[in-house]
Amino acid sequence: MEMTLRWFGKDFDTVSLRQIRQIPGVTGVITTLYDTTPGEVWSRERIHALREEVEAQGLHISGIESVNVHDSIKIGTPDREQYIDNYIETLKNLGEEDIHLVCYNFMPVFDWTRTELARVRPDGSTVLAYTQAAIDALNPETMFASINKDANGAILPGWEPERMAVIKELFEMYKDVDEEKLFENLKYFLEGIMPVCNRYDIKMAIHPDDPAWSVFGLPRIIINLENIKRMMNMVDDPHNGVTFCAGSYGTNRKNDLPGMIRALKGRIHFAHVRNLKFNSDDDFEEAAHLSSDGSFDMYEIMKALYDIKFDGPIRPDHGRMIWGEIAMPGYGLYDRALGATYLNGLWEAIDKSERK
Ligand SMILES: [Mn+2]
Repeated sequence: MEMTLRWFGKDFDTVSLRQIRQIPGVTGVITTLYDTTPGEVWSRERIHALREEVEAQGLHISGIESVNVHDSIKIGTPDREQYIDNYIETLKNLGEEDIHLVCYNFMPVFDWTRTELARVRPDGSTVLAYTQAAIDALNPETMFASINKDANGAILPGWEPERMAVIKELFEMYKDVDEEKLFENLKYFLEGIMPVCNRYDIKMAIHPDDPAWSVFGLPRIIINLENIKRMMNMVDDPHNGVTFCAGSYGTNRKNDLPGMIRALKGRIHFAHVRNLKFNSDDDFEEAAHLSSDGSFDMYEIMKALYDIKFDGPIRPDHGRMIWGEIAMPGYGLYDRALGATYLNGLWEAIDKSERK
């Protein structure tokens, strides 16, 4: 595996490439062109400039998170053809710049959903949290306002103000899209892009829905092993794989995380590793990466990745806000650096004990 950190670009991230370069063992970044809108072609020039910027700091681009999929593709409207063509063009430009991993998601309307961005934990750190009771009491429009006020001025990935301004229309567009339709539209999209993925060896890594169940009545499909297998079988190509996000699959406590990793051997192209602390089945908060601070056994998760010989990028995920840092919730420097170091430590220990 390669240890990486997500980086949103110099105009959007409070963390610099220089700082990332100084986290022991981090050699790459997972980045994006954060100011592009879904459906837009990423030009080769801009990708090249981003690559040069990253490489000038002694790092490299390990993958893209995300190239977002336009709503027309998820809904299956006739204009999806143009947006699939644009996506193919973007993949081609990425491939020509020697980038071979793309994370994306297929969640309708909302990307990840949390009900609090700054829940205070016993140690005084603040974290993202979710409680179903809060979702049930909200409507989708007030959801955005409540999320946005705690964002420390950052634009949150998947919660772009221009999309949220048309949220009623978005819900209306998705009204006939159920799980079956969403699977069908995902299949159509994947079939469209697989030839370019094969030509440039680009691994597509779908990110799970977060939380791993329906929110506000919208269908969500990338939530458990059964559905991932269905997705992989319907377009059976090694380039059609997954991002194994422990914190997202782990929202559903029925998901056996190490077991899922073992079952997905060969098709996990990217891993997000983080910990959650459950207060009940539908109230959880994001903990430190350390096993004992949350509800997951991080050793078992890393051991499963080791056992399947996972060789893709891994990144610590949402960190706590600590030591007075002000940053995009979940994406400060300090706690993610601690997370990367801890995960590297687990990996080294597993590796050395296996080699004995
Ligand atoms: Mn994730």
